[in-house]
Amino acid sequence: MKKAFLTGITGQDGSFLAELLLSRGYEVHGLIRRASTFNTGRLDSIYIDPHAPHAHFFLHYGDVSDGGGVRRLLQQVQPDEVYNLAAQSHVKVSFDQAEFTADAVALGTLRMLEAVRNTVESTGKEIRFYQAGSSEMFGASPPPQNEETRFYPRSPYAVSKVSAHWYAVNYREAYGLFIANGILFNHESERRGETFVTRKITRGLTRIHLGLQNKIYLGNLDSRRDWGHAADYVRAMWLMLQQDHPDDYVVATGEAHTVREFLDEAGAILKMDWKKVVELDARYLRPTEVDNLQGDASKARRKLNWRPEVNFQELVRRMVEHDLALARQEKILHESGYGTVVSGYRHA
Ligand code: NAP
Ligand code: F7E
Repeated sequence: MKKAFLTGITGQDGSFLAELLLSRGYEVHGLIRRASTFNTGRLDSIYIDPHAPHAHFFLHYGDVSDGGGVRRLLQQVQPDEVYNLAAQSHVKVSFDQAEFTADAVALGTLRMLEAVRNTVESTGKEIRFYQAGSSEMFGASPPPQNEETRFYPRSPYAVSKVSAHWYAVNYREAYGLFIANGILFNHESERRGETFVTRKITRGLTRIHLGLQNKIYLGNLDSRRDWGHAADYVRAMWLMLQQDHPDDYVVATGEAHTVREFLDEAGAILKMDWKKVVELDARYLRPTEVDNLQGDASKARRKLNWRPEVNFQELVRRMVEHDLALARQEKILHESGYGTVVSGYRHA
């Protein structure tokens, strides 16, 4: 049985990847941060009590800012594959928390690479490493972006991801480690964090539809993103670690839409005129914006035989339907006196 170790397992991608690996017979180990509230909601459907016989899903407390802790865990688990997904992943927040973002995203990756290097050196066992790179690294470089496109990062988050990317390349070349960099364009889902624009829109419009909220406040509606579904993208991560040689790959649908078009699509499903309920709030504008991301994933298609299965319309439909069901539950709870309706719902 292969063993995988995931940082960021409680996040959107971590939960989809853990499901994929379990379905392929892996023993899965995940790093979780200690928090004052539960942060494992996305893992509820796959959680197995570690006391159960034949349990093959384990969570370990840790943090990528704690190098000693992650090194000890890797020595203990001795995984075959490590997926480094941990990050302060919100671009706008990275302008407010630049040092913290660099610590988790850039130095966190370096700490994980050091832990892998030490474990490989002390055990002699190969560990394959996936680094979660981002299309934000291309920033202001014009589309279509592929593996040859120059990095031109436009936020502390993106600068930190570029740094992590080059640490990964350097450790591959310096120590002969199997390290793959995925350069993933935006991918969303029903589990997307609620302050990213797609989910903010689907949560907001569905709540407005049911009378739970009046407005959504957004920033720049003109930026273009290449949006895919997270379940398709974690499959590409796994494929990268199954190749004969480590390499770097762009993962994208090749199709870009503006935030405005996302609103049009979601509004059409709900038969709502979003223009009546969306307002601009300048606090959601970024000091430097990334205007236009559209990926060219021909290398991943050719070498990994990877193709996305969910297109833009299907992605929006799934997110709207999911959030409509969630809003209905909220409404029922509220009407039966069990829930509090929060208005002006999400911030960031
Ligand atoms: P996400 O939902 O924001 O999840 C981030 C994960 O990192 C969470 O599990 C979070 O834990 C964990 N984390 C944050 N700081 C940490 C720290 N200091 N130590 C340990 N864990 C920490 O992000 P995602 O969308 O799943 O993305 C996964 C990775 O891919 C990230 O590295 C992201 O930057 C990158 N990426 C994402 C996209 C995208 O469109 N989704 C595109 C390209 C690259 P808590 O749950 O405790 O907060
Ligand atoms: O913004 C605009 C915003 O925060 C998309 C992360 O997963 O993907 C994500 O980063 C666009 C931007 O994602 C609001 O200005 C307008 O142009 O959903 P987002 P992102 O910044 O593209 C990349 C690939 C990652 O790697 C990141 O980790 O939408 N926008 N109004 C808004 N964005 C937000 N969040 N909130 C608004 O109100």
